[in-house]
Amino acid sequence: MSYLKQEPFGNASKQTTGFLMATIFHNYINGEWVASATGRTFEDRNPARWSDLIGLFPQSSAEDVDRAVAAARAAFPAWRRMPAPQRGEILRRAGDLLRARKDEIARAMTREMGKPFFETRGDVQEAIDTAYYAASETRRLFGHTVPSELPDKFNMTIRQPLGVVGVITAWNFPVAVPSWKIFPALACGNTVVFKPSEDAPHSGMLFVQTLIDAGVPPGVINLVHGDAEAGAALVEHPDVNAISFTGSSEVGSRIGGICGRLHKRCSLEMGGKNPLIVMEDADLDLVVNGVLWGAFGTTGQRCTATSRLILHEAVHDEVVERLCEEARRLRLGDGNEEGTDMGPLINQAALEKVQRYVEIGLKEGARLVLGGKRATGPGLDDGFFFEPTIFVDVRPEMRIAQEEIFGPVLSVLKVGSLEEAIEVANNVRYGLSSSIYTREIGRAFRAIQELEAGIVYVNAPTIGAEAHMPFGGVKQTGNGHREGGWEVFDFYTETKTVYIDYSGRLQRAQIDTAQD
Ligand code: UN1
Repeated sequence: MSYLKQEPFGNASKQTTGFLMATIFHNYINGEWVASATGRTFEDRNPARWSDLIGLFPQSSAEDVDRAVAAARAAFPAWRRMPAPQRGEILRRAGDLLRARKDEIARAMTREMGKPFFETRGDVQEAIDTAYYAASETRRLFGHTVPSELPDKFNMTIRQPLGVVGVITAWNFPVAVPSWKIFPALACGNTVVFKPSEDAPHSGMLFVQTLIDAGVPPGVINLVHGDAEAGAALVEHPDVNAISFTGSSEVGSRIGGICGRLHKRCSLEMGGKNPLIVMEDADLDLVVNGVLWGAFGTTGQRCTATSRLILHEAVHDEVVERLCEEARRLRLGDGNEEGTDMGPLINQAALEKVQRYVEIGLKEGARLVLGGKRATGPGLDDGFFFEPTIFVDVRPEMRIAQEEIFGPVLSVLKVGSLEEAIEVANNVRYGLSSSIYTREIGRAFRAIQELEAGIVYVNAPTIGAEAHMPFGGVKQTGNGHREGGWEVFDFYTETKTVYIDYSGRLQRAQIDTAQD
């Protein structure tokens, strides 16, 4: 039997709302599926066919968040005392379940946020990898053992969980990004209150369902749907010890401000304006394929999207021509239909934003060589489709070279040398991902050293993070933390420093050791 057809999982019910039948979904608090305290809901719709209503989700208030945080707090002592490898076993089972449900979850994700099925499968795979990696890390979670400066004394550090962690995510990687945050948080012994994006609540719910089915105890994972109201309540809640956020720089900096005031640990993953540099010695076949995937994969709606193409003048015209030719062939459509290369933008507001940036680019004097408008036609008119769009003659100070558009819009800049390319690449407020295509090792290493970014790819586009590698950005993309890899375990634990004196006498550090 199809997993997704086992409706209503105990968390959803069919109800008549006005004139239409809609599936009503719930929050998950303390091991139970519950409606929001206010009874308010919001709609979740398919961006490729807006008439397709996926369901109604609770519009949660501070009261719902309060209940979820109380449940997470109550569950914390037992969860943190469970031996970490046992927690790891539960995470491994969650990975197994994601694997078994991969296609069904991916179908639902595509319906909800639009990217093609092959991409949502990749998204689930990223979560599977993260589950297994986090599970294996529960057998490490290393502390340090170091010599003491005094005799008969033992020094070490151990890691301890933080407590209750609030997780707030974006919709574009609706399973992978929550998994980056929630699996390591749980591995370390924290309990979680998770607020998924209001544009991808169903995917968030399906992810949480795998954790429940894997045996995560009641209260350890809580799901609260809603918008900025629920998000703010979570960030401001005095009993939440840490916040992990992925979203816009604007919201992130507000969250960072509040967390700073409340002495709350906070990890922010925000915008990008990721450059891809092409030197004159690059393999241009590789370049064209890489840019297509980097700029137009996920309809450009990735924080790691290739949004600036910095071309050496010697290859500029050829690359632009070949790119336009290939991008023109991309098939737009419902991502659940065979053969679709590029799905829609997420909603009306996103469509309007992208349209606005095209106008800005034209007004600034950039030259549009491809796309630039809403895509229409059979199968497209009920969705938020936008043509792959390429601007050339873009100057570094233009807004389309500076600001995150989050759509299928590529800004091409022409340079005359590697030095200039790096200068242009670094001339933005963001610093997430970056890339250089060259066959010369010295140029590659120069770029690795000089690019102001948390991630550098050589001969690959700006996307392609692997679960066991640190992920994050510098400048206004981040706030010094990394997700993924071994470094995320630093974020989710507090270091406790331990001294064990077995000398049987008072030993005074710095005083009894004085050599002078
Ligand atoms: C994001 O855009 O929020 O490597 C994350 C990548 C993806 C993750 C992107 N696996 O770009």
